[in-house]
Amino acid sequence: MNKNKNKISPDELSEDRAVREIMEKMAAGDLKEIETAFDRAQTMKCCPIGSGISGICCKNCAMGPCRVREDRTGLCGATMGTIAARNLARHIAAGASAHSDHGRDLAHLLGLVAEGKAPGFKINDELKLLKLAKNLGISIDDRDTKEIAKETSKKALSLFGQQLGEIDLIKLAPKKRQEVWRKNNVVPRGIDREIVETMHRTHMGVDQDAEHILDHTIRTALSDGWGGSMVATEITDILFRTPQAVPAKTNLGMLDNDKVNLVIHGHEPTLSELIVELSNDEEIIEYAKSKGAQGINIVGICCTANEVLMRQGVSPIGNFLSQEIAMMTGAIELMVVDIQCIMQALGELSKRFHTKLITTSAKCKIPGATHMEFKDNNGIELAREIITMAIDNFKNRKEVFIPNITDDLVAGFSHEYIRYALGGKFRESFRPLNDAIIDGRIQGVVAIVGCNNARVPHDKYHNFLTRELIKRDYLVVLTGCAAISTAKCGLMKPEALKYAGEGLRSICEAVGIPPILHMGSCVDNSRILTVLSEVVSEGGLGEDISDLPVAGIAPEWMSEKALSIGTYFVASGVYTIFSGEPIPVESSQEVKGIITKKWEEKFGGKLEYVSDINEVLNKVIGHIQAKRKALKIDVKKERVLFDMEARRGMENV
Ligand code: SF4
Ligand code: MSK
Repeated sequence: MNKNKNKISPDELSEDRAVREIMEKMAAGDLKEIETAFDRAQTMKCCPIGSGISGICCKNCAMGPCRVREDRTGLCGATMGTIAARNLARHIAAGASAHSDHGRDLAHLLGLVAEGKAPGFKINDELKLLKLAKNLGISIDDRDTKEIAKETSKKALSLFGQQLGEIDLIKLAPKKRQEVWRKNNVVPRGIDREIVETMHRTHMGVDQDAEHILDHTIRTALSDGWGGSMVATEITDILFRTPQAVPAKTNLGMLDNDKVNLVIHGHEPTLSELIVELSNDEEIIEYAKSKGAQGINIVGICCTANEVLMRQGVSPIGNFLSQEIAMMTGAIELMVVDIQCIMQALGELSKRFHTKLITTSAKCKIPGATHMEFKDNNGIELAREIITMAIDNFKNRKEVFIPNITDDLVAGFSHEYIRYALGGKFRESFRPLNDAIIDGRIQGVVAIVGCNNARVPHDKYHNFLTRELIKRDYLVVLTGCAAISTAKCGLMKPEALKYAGEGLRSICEAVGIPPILHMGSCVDNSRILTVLSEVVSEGGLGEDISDLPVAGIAPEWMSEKALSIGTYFVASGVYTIFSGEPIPVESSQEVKGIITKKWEEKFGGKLEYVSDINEVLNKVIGHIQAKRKALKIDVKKERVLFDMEARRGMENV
């Protein structure tokens, strides 16, 4: 039994009322001895060396591990700066590889769909396919859609193995940004190539110049943001449709007492889309009824949830730190997981309940889970098998406790939808956003992204920053677990406009959007890059992303993917702050200097860790105001309302 359990009260551990209710219920009942990440964070101290707070550790060869400080090198003479840079580079390579491998699988699936070898999947957004094909330099004139899809898949896959030159999608960045990358020799040549080269450079005895290592890290992260992640987002839209505003509900209260609850968790949209689709099948619903349930309820956790939320309005019942808690409701018949951010603890935990845990990716097995592999061509049968298994498990339900807590939200803000919402069907454009930023009704745009971290009060930083920023007229865009966090606390619905400043509120009311925009899953941070590029090309806010009054924050980050995202934001010219837990280079002044000052000189963005959340807010606001000043838009302009005659006059100029 965990003697330290509940040393910290649920109120301090999580901002999510539903999560707190489960914690309280479990602490008082028979399941007291069950441990979650919240408990383990209290009993296991964070290693000060691994986190970079008190020295740095290198274990890149068998003469180590070497624990170094500023005054002591590793056995081979490696300095703290070199080791910190190498470690950070490897983290970022791992993050980039996760996103990119996800993108690779989608590119592969697109090819199979084009060849008719992936039953259940189809091309859903032809226009987006044509756009991607063009961006990849593929001729689309007078060609059959399937042929274009086949070639697009082939070309997208070739970006991974490309050895020389530049990956095509970087051309979507503003011209000036591309020049910055070329000047600094960081344009990715190929996605896999940059990741492999990071591993080589950081092997014992290769690249030992911290700045040189970190420049390559920039190139690796760019191969994620403008490469692997972008491929993943684009092809997901092509196969499952580009998101549009969609209302939904969130939190654990969306588990259903009377229906079979099936949770999809992880990051891949593929099998999950089929599961959602099949759950509406009359025959399946009848089968569920024959087993005593009123129907089937599909809900999600983490970014698989975000994927199916964005396109189908499926309820996200929680984010990263909710996964164990959700299982503890006793209401989940089956949890199907694919890749990334799935806690191993679920395997053991599932044995305490009737929940069946199913792994489906060829890349991921978890002790305690049943493995049922998804193979592109078995999707429909597998989805049916999994749903049937969930239905058959309904009879095994025991005690159930579902917190009666839900909230409304609106998601689905792809960059295409934002452009449409701003300009209307016939005049789709980012112009109204640029104008609102220029006249000061919107002060700037802040991306709040990333995970939960059990060492940080659950959801608290995401929600605090979002509230404070919209209050001051900053538009907030969110992805990943940050987005689910703010949805759960009621900030992602039109009613939340009452918390927004007057300027932001006036724009959101006119356009009909909430004050914070859910832009999707982790890989969909690439959508934010596209928005930034389009805002630059719309004009009036400088010539490069680094001129824009924007910033990025990962307030509760935990995964290596977050480090890759943060780095490609910086490489794209965006000031990015990590909070909660430090970036694991804290004790190396040299590396801290490189990722802040040096990167700012070279790329116009910097990566900084700031522990105090109020300071994060102040720094982001200070940065955005400095950008406004540089653009000479820091003085509030009066809005000029044109009548029809004045408009006609303008059109004739
Ligand atoms: Fe130690 Fe150098 Fe080996 Fe790292 S590479 S473990 S610093 S000897
Ligand atoms: S799921 S990477 S915990 S955002 Fe994308 Fe959430 Fe972070 Fe995973």
